[in-house]
Amino acid sequence: MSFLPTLACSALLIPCALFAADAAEPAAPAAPEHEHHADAATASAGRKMELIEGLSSADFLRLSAKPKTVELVVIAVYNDENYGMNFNGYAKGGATYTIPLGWEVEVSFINPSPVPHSLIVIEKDSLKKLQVPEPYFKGGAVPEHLKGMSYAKSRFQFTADEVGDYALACGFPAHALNGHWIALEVSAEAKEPTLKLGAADAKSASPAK
Ligand SMILES: [Cu+2]
Repeated sequence: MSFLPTLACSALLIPCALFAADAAEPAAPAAPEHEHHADAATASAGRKMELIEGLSSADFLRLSAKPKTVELVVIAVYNDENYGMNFNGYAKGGATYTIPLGWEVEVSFINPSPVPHSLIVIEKDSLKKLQVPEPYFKGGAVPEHLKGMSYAKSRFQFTADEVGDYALACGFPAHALNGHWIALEVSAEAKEPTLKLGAADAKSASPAK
């Protein structure tokens, strides 16, 4: 039981000092929110791992054999981060893809989880909306992104033909609002596509297979 206060306060982003008194008390029956957060810590449970078998971070961004074309692999519920509402392990814009202006972007979306998620390219400014009906770039979404899909793979392709700050967001209602998105920047200055994961330096794309 002793892990529960720490788990709860980190999940709630409340300073743990607030719970220090509680932690010293004899264990009380678990409150409903404790159970909720214990579940959230294992959000990745129940995934069909065969859907993402053999994939590594080297596959997140890879050059295509075609010129000025890049391949992205974007995996929902990659781990427990943000209650599973992450892509490739990052949420709330914690990872950033940078694409040179005019490049083709081929996206493979995978959701190994039973919880429905989806993927749509939207303007960063649209993240506060409860749902976004259309992708910003033509073709830039999985089918039926509002409905989401579970235990599924889907592919889509778009041309990054306008400079700006965008998001690869989950289209399932309210998920993007709750942090289920990573950043996508289309840049006129960028010479090559890069991916920045968390605090690490931005990395170049892996070579074409
Ligand atoms: Cu989602």
